[in-house]
Amino acid sequence: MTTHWILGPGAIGRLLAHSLAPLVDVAVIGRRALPSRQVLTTPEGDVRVQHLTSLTAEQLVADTPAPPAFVHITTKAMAAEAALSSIASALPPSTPLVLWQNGFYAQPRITQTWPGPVLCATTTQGAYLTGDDGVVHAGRGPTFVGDLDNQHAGLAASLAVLLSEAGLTASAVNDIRSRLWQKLAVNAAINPLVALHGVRNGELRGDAYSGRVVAVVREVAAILAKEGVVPPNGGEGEAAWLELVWQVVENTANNKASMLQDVEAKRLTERGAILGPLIERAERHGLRCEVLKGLDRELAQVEVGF
Ligand code: KPL
Repeated sequence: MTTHWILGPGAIGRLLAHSLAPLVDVAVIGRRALPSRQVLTTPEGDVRVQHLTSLTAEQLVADTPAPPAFVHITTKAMAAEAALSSIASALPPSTPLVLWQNGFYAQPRITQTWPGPVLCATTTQGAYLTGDDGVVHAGRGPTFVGDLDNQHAGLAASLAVLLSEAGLTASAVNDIRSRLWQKLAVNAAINPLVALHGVRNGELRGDAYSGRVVAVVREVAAILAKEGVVPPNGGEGEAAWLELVWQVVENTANNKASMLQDVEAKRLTERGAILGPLIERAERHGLRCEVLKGLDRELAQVEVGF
């Protein structure tokens, strides 16, 4: 059996571990070890118990284990590089990595610095934690896998087959960069507003927030046009981006977005990986982005209190 290491035991990391464990050897690596008895609640409400190997990075490095076939990094975006450094001494430099982060921060940085193949995954699987031993798989959705330079199509295809066999429907794609930016655009329009106002996604449709969503999307659409990212679903310009955002708001109306969950738990948010790349690109292209900068400032202010 091949081995997959999953670095970052958050909701997506544990969902991945539960799904892959019947097919490959899995080790979940975190800052602290989790109980080996782990419980998954499926979208249909079934409860499955599995014993998963859980190690700290220090234990893993000290054990000098056999190299894994893949390392999945499932930490928050801003923590991905430090997490990789914590186990890098146990990894041959040719080890394939799979980056599962939101935004467009960790992906280009790790792709540039890691000598081996770096795949990026973007998923709309919904999952949340219920404690140290529980994860709820709240909703199914597709996963797309590819690399930013389109040099590892075969590897992406083999991973997509494995993920699909594991029940996480996945496809290998040659436009992962656009897909990451599309998810980032949606996250930029939804997450900061709901996190700052403590509301569920669906509330953005109301008069209190809808104008602010449109203002964010206007800036995002202009920035992505300059970046050469094609608007979603074969549509044109701002209207296509807005349609996508309202569609996701509708589909996730009852969700507490990840950034709202972070704020409620007093964790640093992913603003640096979601708003940061947009603001940086806007400045590079000489575009104004006062709305995005305002949201970033407001979130920074909230984080000061954590
Ligand atoms: O990806 C999400 C998130 O919460 O981070 C959205 C699409 C906004 C759904 O809640």
